[in-house]
Amino acid sequence: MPVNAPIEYYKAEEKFTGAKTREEKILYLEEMIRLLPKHKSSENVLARLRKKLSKLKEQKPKKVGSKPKWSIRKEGAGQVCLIGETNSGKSTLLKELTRKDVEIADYKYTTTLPQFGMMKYEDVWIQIIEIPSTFDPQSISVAYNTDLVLILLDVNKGLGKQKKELDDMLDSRSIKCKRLYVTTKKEIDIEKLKSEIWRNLGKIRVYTKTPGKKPEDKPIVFKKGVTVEKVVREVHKDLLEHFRYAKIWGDSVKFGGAQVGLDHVLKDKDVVQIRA
Ligand SMILES: Nc1nc2c(ncn2[C@@H]2O[C@H](COP(=O)(O)OP(=O)(O)O)[C@@H](O)[C@H]2O)c(=O)[nH]1
Ligand SMILES: [Mg+2]
Repeated sequence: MPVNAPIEYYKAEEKFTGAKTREEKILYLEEMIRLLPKHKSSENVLARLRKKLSKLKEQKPKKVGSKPKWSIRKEGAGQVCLIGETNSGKSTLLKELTRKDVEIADYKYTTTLPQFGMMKYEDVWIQIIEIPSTFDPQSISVAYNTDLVLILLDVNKGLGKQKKELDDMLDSRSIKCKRLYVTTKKEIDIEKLKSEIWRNLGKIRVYTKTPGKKPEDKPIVFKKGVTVEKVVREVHKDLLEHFRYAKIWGDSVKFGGAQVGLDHVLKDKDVVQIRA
């Protein structure tokens, strides 16, 4: 250790030891070099510090995209992330939507890890995830690959400012998925919110039907814009060779039982009968 180094030197050294990023390390190392008394007895230390510094500077800065990422395995028909300031009512909403036991508290940052549960909407289940308001890179990374971000805005605080701050935060983390906004701390029509979530999720339900039988109870869920071809492939890929036409009942056709080809685009709740 160098003799006669000022207390600031040791403080910088402590910060350097605790530094997590390359940038921080460089910063405190440079400070240490600056604060180190330059005389004969500190020459060796100085040389060591300079070597460390040049090594650090040679390292390539880590790409933003190479940060550790989390994802929560998608379950059900789609995935929604709840994002909002602390105490904006995320845990409360998660509980209302999923009837899951979650920690709700009147103090800040109760939720430190993403919490999730399943929400039932008509005949599908949708996964709801609460992202902690710390917005640390790992937690927020859950939202990269999600289907919908539901942004909670506390009605008692400036709505415009909250919206801008949250939008900016998501933009700066390159989270580009669809966003839906909900104002909390006032009466929320949960059923209406559920159907809005479904409509914004970018998914549709299709029910297959064998001739002479009732449509299947359980839907197959597809991305919006799906064509008959994709459905045929999903049902049985060998069916495609022998495909003749499909009969459709639902919103994508003018009348029930209309005949369509492979490139017909389906709508939510369509019933599809494949004729081969
Ligand atoms: N009056 C009212 N209070 C709420 C509402 N939502 C949340 N709160 C209260 O606000 C506090 C924080 O809620 P919480 O759901 O834990 O917020 P989070 O930090 O965003 O998860 C708790 O005391 C809740 O009881 C709401 O819709 N109305
Ligand atoms: Mg919470």
